[in-house]
Amino acid sequence: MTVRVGMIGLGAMGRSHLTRLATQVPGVEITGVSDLDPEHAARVAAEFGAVPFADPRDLIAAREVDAVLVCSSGPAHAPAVITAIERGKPVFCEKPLAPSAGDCAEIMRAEQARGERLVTVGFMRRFDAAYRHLRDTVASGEFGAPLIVHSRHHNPRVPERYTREMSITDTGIHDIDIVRWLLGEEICSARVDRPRPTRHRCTQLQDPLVLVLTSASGVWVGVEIFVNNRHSYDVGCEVVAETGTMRLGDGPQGMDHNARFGPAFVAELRQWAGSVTRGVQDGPTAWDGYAAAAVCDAGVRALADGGATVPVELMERPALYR
Ligand code: ISE
Repeated sequence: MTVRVGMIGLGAMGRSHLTRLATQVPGVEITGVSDLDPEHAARVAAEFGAVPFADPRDLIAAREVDAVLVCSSGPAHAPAVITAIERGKPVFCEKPLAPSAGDCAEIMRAEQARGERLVTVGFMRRFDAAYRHLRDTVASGEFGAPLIVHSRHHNPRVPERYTREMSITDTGIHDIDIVRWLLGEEICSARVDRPRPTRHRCTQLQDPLVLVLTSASGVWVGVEIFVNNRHSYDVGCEVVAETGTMRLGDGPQGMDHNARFGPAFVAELRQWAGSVTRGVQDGPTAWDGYAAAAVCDAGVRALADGGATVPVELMERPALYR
């Protein structure tokens, strides 16, 4: 079976995913595209042999679209994802699932009303070979219980539109998700420490910052977020356990996520296409998107409130996601 995919949002991420789908994901055909800029949508549609849609709701409803990929800006995610759920169409949504936990909860409510899991969230690190190896080693228990996690997330630079909060909601959200996944438990509180700022920061940012998290079992997690390091896209992770320290192995290096996580992006899209064919959602869920957003909400409050430790407000996990 060929999965006929409609893509909403044709910015850098949407374009990269389209190219991956067209060249590296078997069993997929791109049949519809939509963007805020209709001329851009028309050009991309011609390039991929797809139909351009001015309104994303029409793309979602289209007969020639079996499944939807959402790569628009964060605030536009929830309406598109909820419309796809209401139509019963599987939907892959780039991170963040939505800008706040409240919006993510709306998405979960729509899925629960429908009675099935249709949403997959683009937390691509879970598909990276080095992270998978690290998780297997932690889970094996060879070095005892994890006690401390150090996570490093650097970007060489960020665009002008990047805001202070985005260090957490756009960048740190990857570390938040991967730590939940590595430890297999939720995060309970967040604090923000503020090291000496780089001279090269954009003035509106706190750069670098350290997001200090505590997990349900008491693991201390320090996430170093530095988005103007001027030299490389640099991701690292170290898990200190009772009798040994486990380090993330090197992946491909480069200046952005496409270089470092290129193979992981392909793997997540392949898994998604396969899950649509099988009719079983088996990637990161709307609950994962919600739980990460709840930690971001606490982190953003901690960023505004110098030094405070802010509890993460998490609802009980609905049965659909257990
Ligand atoms: C970007 O949106 C990503 O997802 C990258 O992985 C991250 O490193 C970057 O900071 C974000 O802006």
